[in-house]
Amino acid sequence: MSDNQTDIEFPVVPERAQWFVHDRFGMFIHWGIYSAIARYGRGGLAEWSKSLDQISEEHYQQYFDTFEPDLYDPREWARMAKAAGMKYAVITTKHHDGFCLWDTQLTDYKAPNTPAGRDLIRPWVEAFRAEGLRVGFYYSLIDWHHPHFPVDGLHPRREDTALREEKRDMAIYREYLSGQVRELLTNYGPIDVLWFDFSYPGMDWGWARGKGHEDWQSEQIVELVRELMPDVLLNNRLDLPEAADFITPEQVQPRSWLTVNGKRVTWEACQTLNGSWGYDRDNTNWKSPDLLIRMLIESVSNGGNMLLNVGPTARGEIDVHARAILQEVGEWMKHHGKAIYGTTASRFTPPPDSRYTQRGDRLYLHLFSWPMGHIFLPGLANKVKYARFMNDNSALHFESGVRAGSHTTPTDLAEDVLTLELPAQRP
Ligand code: FUL
Repeated sequence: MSDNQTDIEFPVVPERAQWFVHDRFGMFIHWGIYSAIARYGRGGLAEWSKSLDQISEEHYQQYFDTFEPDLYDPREWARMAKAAGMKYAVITTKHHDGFCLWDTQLTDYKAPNTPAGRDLIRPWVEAFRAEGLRVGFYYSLIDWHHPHFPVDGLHPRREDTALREEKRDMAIYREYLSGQVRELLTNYGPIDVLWFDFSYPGMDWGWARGKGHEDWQSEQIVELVRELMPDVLLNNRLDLPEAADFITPEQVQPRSWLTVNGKRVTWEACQTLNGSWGYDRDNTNWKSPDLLIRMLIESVSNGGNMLLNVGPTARGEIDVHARAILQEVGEWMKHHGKAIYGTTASRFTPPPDSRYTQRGDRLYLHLFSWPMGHIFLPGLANKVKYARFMNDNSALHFESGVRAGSHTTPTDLAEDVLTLELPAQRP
């Protein structure tokens, strides 16, 4: 190994997660009755409105009574995800507000009882599967609607929670929770990912007494999940590190391979398009396609995945801004997807402002800024047979080693550098 290679210890990926580390790029979907709430430019986390804006149960009911997603066409969503280069998708079956998008038998607080009038998860699963995408369920452990949900300090109204605290019976909530997990894992065929959200161990916020995973006994949930669906991938938000197939940094872009107890693990960064997960009408804080592509590269070059979120509208559409962004990302993926799928971190260290991804002996160099004529790649002298652009497969000229005595070559380069010639314009 040369000085320019790092000694990466690649984690052993179990059979059931092989597809996940290959596919790298997925769609996250946050959709529910909160998609109708206008936060009037307050920005951020629309799906949290009930809590952030202290909306009472009675007031929140209006969004349930009027939930009418007449433009909902999951096949269109699936086509958009596929065209964006995404290989899997995860949808919120229930978010923190407790509203269920499927026809659960365990509560009336569900889509079939709104003007939507039906199970919205079934057609979603069918549509995404039909497009060849893998499917995942997000399920909130937190439930602001359930009368026996523990006081968690995040609850929308302190008055409400104070009342609940005395009466709550965790055993009842636990039964509800596991019953719903059972429904989700038995009624929709094989599911690829189960994305729980979220446990908060040891929380001590004075008046709040939620204990997170102790409250719902995560171990038992894991047991149930493994019994019903041994191969489904579980995220880490049950707060049982040993049971997690992958960990889930949120709205942050890790700059190195993530570790748990010093060991590299499988991970997936989840990212929003504009800071909010749920549809947030007045939020125009859109990330550019260019930035999102760099985030994806950043993830993969550090051994991770990216789950990119869309928040469909209350009518059931992915809105024009999100759509345009996905289209551009898809255009890039069409030409550069080979540098993403099945690739991972490289042992080679890239030059500044660039990243490597690697699959076998194919090394992909991603340039975040355009170098001036040449780029010098340490450690690659005499190691490269052929170099080309990805967008058009046009060949690139390169030369190994520092040209001895040449006045055109910087003198501070190591002997093992490879010089890659680049056109003046980025293709
Ligand atoms: C968080 C949630 O509280 C957010 O609303 C969102 O679902 C995000 C992916 O996870 O913990």
